[in-house]
Amino acid sequence: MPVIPLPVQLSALPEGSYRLTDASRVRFEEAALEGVAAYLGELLSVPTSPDEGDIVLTLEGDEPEGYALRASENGIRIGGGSPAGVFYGVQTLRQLVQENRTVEAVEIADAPRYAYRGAMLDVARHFFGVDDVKRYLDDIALLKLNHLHLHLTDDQGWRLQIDAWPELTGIGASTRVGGGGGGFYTKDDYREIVAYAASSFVTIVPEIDMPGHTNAALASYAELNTDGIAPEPYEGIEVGFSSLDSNKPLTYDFVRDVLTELADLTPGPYLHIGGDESLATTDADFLLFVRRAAEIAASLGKTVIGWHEMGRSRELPPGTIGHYWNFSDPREGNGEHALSFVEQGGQLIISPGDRAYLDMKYDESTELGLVWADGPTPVPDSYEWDPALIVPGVGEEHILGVEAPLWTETVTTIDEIEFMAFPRLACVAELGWSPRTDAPRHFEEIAQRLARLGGLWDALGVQYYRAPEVEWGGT
Ligand code: NGO
Repeated sequence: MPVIPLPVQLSALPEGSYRLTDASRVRFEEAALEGVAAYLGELLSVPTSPDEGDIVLTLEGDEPEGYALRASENGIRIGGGSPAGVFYGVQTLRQLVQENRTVEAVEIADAPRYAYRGAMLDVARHFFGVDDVKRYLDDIALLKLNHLHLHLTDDQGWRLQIDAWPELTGIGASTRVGGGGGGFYTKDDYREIVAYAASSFVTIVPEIDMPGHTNAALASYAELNTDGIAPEPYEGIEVGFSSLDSNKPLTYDFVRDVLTELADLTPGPYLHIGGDESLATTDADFLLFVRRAAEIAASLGKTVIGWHEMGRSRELPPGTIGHYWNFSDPREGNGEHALSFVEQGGQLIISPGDRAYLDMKYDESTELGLVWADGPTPVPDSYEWDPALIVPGVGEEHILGVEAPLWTETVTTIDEIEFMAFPRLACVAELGWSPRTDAPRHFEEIAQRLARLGGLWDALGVQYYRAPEVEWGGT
């Protein structure tokens, strides 16, 4: 039975299929499940009730994100360790409902491999409004992802209202790659995104990328610049030319103000403070900046996340999470930088550029996308790897999870987001959720299930790429 991510245990039962009819009802046994029940009821066009119904949602078991699902002609029962677990059971059920509104008899027991299963959207290179982000949240919920990392700032745009520094959006939000105007989230917009994400058990992980990738901030405030002169806004796609000034006291007022307002908007545990490609920052300045900025973020009660270059610092706050983004065979010291987080007591999020980056072209003919990570990334490459075998010295227990970033230098619409993300994001989601396999994974293990998921994507209007390695059904 085709489900992505593949459940831990799935057995077909000898009983008859369940049939959705006008008499079907979703019953929730605990008040805490009313929201999930309403969500399922709407998906299936079935009423919900706390008292009666043959599709039963309940709390049971002690794996918070785990669930058990049983379907037969007599009904469906989903028991989860928490409302999130029930929600994941519901995602599985969505994939089991066939076109004729039946569900084959089955028994499933399931729980995730990693606590952190993420997608990232770069809203800085091109801005995407609240509705686009909600749409992407809907898309990733189907795959049981539980974190959406928003890359909120970069050279080409600052995308979040900060009251203490209004020109960040007054000036810094006005641009995007290629020109044509920018955009930003007001605090209310941002709260709306956070709340919508929470309704599908997704935590928003906000990133303010520093000390490099800061031209939009530097263009907004001359006084943040070493020479006191604001650079021109930037709409190209080069990286590594901008830097905050580590030696200016004002820099840390800025960092504190921004992170304090961001932490106030952030119920989740993480603040991502970037740290990648600070090529215009000297080593000494980088280390000074990272120590102080990470200290500020930690003082706000948050767990700090930084791209793996931040591991150059040996003075990270306890528990700082490293975010590895180099190749799946680490080059140029990147593996050591990632390992440094583990040596300092932290864990890693794994996003190898040549496996998990959704902005790589599928093949040479893909119009959108980049190729810096060893050329294009065909769909099988996004599946045939193991997060626990990427960084030498970093084993399963040191990995918080996996994430698939979508950088948007070339991506401008939600349809293009979906085209670059799917089906590759489904492959990465399976690596994040399904149990580790002893033998290396082969694309054939997921190809047919992707074809089946394509049917659901068609029904949902998701604009996925019809990869030639999959025998898609339909037209
Ligand atoms: C790199 C770079 C980003 C680019 C991206 C494009 C990281 C962490 N920094 O990834 O600025 O947008 O590649 O693939």
